[in-house]
Amino acid sequence: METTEKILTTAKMPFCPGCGHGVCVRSISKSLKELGYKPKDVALVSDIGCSGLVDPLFATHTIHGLHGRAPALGVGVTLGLDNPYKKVIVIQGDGGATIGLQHILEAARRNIDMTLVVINNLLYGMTGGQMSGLSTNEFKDYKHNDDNTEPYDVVNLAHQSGAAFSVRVNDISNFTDVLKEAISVQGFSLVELSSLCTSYGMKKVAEFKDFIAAEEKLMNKRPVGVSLKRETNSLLENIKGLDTQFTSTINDSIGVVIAGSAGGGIQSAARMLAKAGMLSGLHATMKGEYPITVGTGFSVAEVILSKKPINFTGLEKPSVVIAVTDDGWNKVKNRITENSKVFVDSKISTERNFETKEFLKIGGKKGAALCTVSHWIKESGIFPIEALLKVVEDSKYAASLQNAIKSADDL
Ligand SMILES: Cc1ncc(C[n+]2csc(CCOP(=O)(O)OP(=O)(O)O)c2C)c(N)n1
Ligand code: SF4
Ligand SMILES: [Mg+2]
Repeated sequence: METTEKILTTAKMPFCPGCGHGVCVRSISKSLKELGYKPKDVALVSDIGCSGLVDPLFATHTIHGLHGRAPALGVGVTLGLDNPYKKVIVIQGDGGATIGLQHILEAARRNIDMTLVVINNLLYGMTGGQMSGLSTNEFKDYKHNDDNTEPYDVVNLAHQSGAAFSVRVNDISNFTDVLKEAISVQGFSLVELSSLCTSYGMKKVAEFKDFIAAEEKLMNKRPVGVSLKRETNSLLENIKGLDTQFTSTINDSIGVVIAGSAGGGIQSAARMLAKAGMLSGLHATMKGEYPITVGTGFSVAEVILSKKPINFTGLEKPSVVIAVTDDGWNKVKNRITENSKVFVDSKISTERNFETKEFLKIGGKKGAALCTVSHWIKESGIFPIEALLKVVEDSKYAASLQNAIKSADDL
């Protein structure tokens, strides 16, 4: 039964005058309304492009995805919803459909119960009229004479992959009926609607219909794809909490940057510092940065220790900067402010006269960062060094970690 609730908001259509996208949006809204869907029964997932400007237009739930990836998002929403009375509609352009084609094929292959509307204006509208994988050769002639590669037939591809229903419709007066048919299908349906881009589409608007691929309608009778149900526990449940056992002198918040080289125990020294802070009643965050090639190059970690909850984990002005190798120093030296307390290994040549110590020699290649952290903890008295010793107690490397911590006494 047709709903009285409005599927569209009162937001103004953002498209250029005469753009076909507006007609497509109205047809989608009309078909949902006539099928009796209330706005909150529908989750609309949009892609990037002019065709992705639709979120504010719909009073439904809306999610905006990355270019080409909206169908994958739609699959996630559908399987997560797991409710045949709700409808997931994905909208993307021909550019998005070809940039993320694999996601369409996957949704079709699994026959996921959602409707994908491909709004095909035969080009990348938002970025200035470049050709997409759905641009037909007749249309390409209009702009590019040197490329006669056949376009994808996304309707056929979806069908071949197993979609319950896939259809191309070019005649505007049939959009709503075809959409209604597609939305009513159980399983994956794809509707390719032709849409005119009045800004980059063509000089002769009247010829548009000659450029678009022929209408087709294909069906597969298949069971609807379902989510694989697995009994799992929250990952958080398996994380043991840390009870406060020590006291800290920190009243506000301290940001520490630890820098060195791959394999130098930088990330673990930071993690241990954060945990020691938590054992001392502080809130703590830890972030790591290193090249994708994790076995070589720099390794940098940031730790924030704070009396109050940490709402922003970014560290703009570090209170403490520790560098044990040149790799690390070169990465962090520009982050030092006049208020930063700086600890650098004596082998590093710095432009300014920072206090240096033989952290590498005393702590060893793998222990230098932990040795320096321990040195700072003792010097600053932010919490007892026993908090750090407590953190390493149960480690399978306890002996060498304890040695690195204690080596700070020899500096
Ligand atoms: C992965 C990725 N590649 C490229 C872009 C740049 N980009 C933004 S919009 C657009 C074209 C959109 O064309 P289409 O999907 O057909 O939508 P239309 O604007 O035509 O409705 C491109 C290439 C992007 N945002 N993301
Ligand atoms: S650039 Fe083209 S596709 Fe984008 S809103 Fe304008 S007419 Fe429509
Ligand atoms: Mg397009």
